[in-house]
Amino acid sequence: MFANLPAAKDDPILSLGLAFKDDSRSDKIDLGIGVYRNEQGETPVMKAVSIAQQRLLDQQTTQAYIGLAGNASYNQTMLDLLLSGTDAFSRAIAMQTPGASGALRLLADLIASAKPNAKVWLSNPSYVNHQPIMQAAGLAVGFYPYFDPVSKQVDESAMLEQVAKLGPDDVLLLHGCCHNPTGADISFSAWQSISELALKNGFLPFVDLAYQGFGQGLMEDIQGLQHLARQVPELLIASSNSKSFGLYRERSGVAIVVGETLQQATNARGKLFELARRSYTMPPNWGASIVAEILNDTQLNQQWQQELNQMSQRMRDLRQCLAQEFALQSGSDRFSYLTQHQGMFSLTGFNQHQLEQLREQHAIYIVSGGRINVAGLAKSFIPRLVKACLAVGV
Ligand code: PLP
Ligand code: TYF
Repeated sequence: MFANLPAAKDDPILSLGLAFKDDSRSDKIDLGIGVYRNEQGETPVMKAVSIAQQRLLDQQTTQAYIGLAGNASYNQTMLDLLLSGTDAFSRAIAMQTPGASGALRLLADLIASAKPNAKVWLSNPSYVNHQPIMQAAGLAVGFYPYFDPVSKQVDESAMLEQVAKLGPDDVLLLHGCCHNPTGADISFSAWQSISELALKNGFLPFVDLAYQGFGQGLMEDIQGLQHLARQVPELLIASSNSKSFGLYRERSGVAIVVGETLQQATNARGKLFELARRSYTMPPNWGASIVAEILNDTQLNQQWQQELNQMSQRMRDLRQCLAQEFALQSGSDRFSYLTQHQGMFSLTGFNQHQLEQLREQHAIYIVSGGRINVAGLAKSFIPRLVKACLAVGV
């Protein structure tokens, strides 16, 4: 059966993590996979999550199947969090999924069912799994210009020039905030232009939101998404709780469909049920019930937001320290972009040779392409990291 299977290609990010684990050097630094870490290098369970878990355990009466849509209270809560107060709210359905990854795939399958010849447009570059997921659903993929490697910001005019050419057969995939892998987000005025273009030319916006609260704040980070939700007739959202609740391994996400009418959205939900049934059937429950427990309890919600703010503050502090140290040691301000990026990632532009030297000579692990995870740093590592980077000629 398997004799003709070729050896699998490794996921570049996950395999870097394995190599890091195998490295016996005690001063190794992991700036690879997008997982938040504290100053001690741990990814702790958030306090709000621990409290919610205990409550849920105490109250649990059954582990029976819950149904295709997952936890109804969770679905409603996610709709409230993301869309309440927008026009889209009354025309939207939500379906619990195994992570945002599950939502991306399910929504890609939905697009392919509704319009098999649709083409999904991704930022150049984009999250490592966007292209394979869209292609696995049978969709054509194109790329729009995004990151300017010189300014290290989004080239919005080039991006909008491409977006202006999209029409009714196109889907525009946008990162809600804290762009992966670049850290460079579009401005609010770009979100406004995209809304106008979607209204005028009929392409479908699809927002992937994996880092809500890691940038400027919980609601600040979805201003662009909510602007779209006020303007456009149809919208797709894949949202993740992996980062913002630290629930990586519980696989908690949501797929949201905003239709022109509630009836259209409800029909889309029926299709999503069918798609889920022929794949994993029902999503895992635990992570989503924790999220619902937290968001629906005023005190726990406050506790969670405080913790989330502390995490994003730590990332902003690290960015400041790193940029300052680069300025000090290099005598130039060419690393100041680190303070302008949002969330955990920055695309540094370090080349492959430099990355190999950093890994071999200095035990510093950075994803190929040059993306660093700022949250992988401790303040005490920064002088050595900067010295090593400058030594390899960045
Ligand atoms: N989308 C983006 C942009 C991501 O960076 C990630 C990363 O984990 C995901 C989706 C997948 O998230 P999840 O863990 O919820 O599947
Ligand atoms: O980009 C990241 O690091 C995270 C985690 O196949 C991740 O989004 C990495 C690789 C992968 C799935 C998730």
